[in-house]
Amino acid sequence: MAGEAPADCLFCKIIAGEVPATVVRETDTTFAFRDINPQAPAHILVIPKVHHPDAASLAAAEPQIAADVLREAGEVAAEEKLESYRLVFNTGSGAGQTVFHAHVHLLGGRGLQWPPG
Ligand code: IU
Repeated sequence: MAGEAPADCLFCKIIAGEVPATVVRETDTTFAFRDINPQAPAHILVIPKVHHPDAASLAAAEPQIAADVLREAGEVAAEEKLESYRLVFNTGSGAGQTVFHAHVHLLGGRGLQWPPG
């Protein structure tokens, strides 16, 4: 079951078309768009259309939609012709999460260091 979305959720507004975004792909359950502040040549956010505050909450409540998000990330990577890429779920402000609507960052198109900062 979807969590209750705060009225000011930025990503809910992007899905609704109330905040502009460069859309990459859309399905019944997911939405993918280019990050406004890209950290790599390819930096795309894949989000569920239902509101949950983070990826683990999404997976616990609606595992099929969490799987849809991951599958879509793979589809986007293929469309972007990325042989190597990184998927990142920042969870909690201490890890850099700034938007509390579940999302995965797809980063690619350059060499990526490990471990991340
Ligand atoms: P984070 O993991 O919560 O920090 O990711 C949120 C991302 O949302 C961050 O990379 C922002 O650049 C991005 N973003 C966006 O793509 N469009 C916007 O209008 C805003 C933030 I505000």
